[in-house]
Amino acid sequence: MEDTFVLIKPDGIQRSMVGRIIQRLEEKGLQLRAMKMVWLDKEIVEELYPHLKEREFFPRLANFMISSPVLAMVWRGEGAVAATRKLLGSTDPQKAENGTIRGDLALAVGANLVHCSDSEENAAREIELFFSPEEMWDYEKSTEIWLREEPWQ
Ligand code: IDP
Ligand code: MG
Repeated sequence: MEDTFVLIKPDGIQRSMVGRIIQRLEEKGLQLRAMKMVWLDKEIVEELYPHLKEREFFPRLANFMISSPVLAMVWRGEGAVAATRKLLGSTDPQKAENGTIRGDLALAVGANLVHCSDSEENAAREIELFFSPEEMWDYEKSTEIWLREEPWQ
């Protein structure tokens, strides 16, 4: 089982997309382990996006990310990191496939609704940035066997 970090960005909150985004993650079969509404500051944006700190658009990205509260979450499932990347679609919503969250619900790279981890290593780092172990729930769901490769086994 894998955990991934998902964050609904300020545009997702402002456009009332919280329910729709969570619905897609639930429908996929992922299990919600933790969620928290937070208001980011520039320091945590830099920790979330260390690979973008030197890019010319970073100040605009940081201003956007601190413009409204966001919803931070941990989702668990088989191959959760890759599955969630696919569910979100390409970074640029203009290039994201229809059927993905960004492809269906957004128009601009600077307002692409939602963040998710791009590797297991980054997922662990990002989760630690936002949640303590006590804030992440471990629990069984009776539907879990119906998401397995061989549910009848
Ligand atoms: P990801 O969100 O698909 O993982 P990253 O490359 O990690 O994509 O970029 C993080 C976020 O930074 C993107 O989701 C997007 O909001 C913003 N971003 C990335 N590239 C650009 C750009 O070229 N112009 C403006 N914003 C960008
Ligand atoms: Mg990224």
